[in-house]
Amino acid sequence: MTRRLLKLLHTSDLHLGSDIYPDDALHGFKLVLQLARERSVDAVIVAGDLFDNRSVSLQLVQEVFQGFGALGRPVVVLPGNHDTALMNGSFDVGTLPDGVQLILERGGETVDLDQLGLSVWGEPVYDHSPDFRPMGALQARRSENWYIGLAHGLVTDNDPYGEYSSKITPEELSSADCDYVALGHVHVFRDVTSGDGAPAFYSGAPSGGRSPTAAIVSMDPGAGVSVEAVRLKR
Ligand SMILES: [Mn+2]
Repeated sequence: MTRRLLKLLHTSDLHLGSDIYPDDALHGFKLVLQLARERSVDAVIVAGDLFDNRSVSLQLVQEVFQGFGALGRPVVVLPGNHDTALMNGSFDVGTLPDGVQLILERGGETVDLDQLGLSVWGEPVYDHSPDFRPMGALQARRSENWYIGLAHGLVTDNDPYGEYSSKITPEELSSADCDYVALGHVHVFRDVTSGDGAPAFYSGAPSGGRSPTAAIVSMDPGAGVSVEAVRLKR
């Protein structure tokens, strides 16, 4: 199919259910929903740590997914190291609203949104350790769709003792065969594009810090991919 112009909202690290800033986290979530509507995005991509800890209430989890479902457009959620409530087997994916997709496959999986001409690959953080490489199992591009790599981890080129958990190297980013890499884990908006690789960005968190942000990603068949940092109001 011919690629079409897409506008996406990329967010991460909402930490809903946080003990430290529960109200701010909820406020950040509402701002994300508002931004998705205001900018008429085609889809929302969540790059991990949607929830804060394993003891978040099922009620909060359901409310958040209902909030995403009410957007009426595709939402793809990758679990990060904090999303244990989604990964410990207690969450029933059958309760997800239409349009909301949760990546849960060990080893990673690709979600195809063929109505948008978009495919998204990600691997959940089941094992937040130096052994886990969030971009290590990126699947080869398998269609003409726009292709996004979704990952939750730390981009670093300096780890002499192999001590960093969920590490992503600049080499992995520069060689990633995708059109955009949507990252989470670092709570600050940051361009970590490596060499002539695909644009790779941290969206920053929408709450919990001094400058809450989200990213609006424009995927244009002519002009290419561009990323805008949107500063959210506290
Ligand atoms: Mn994290």
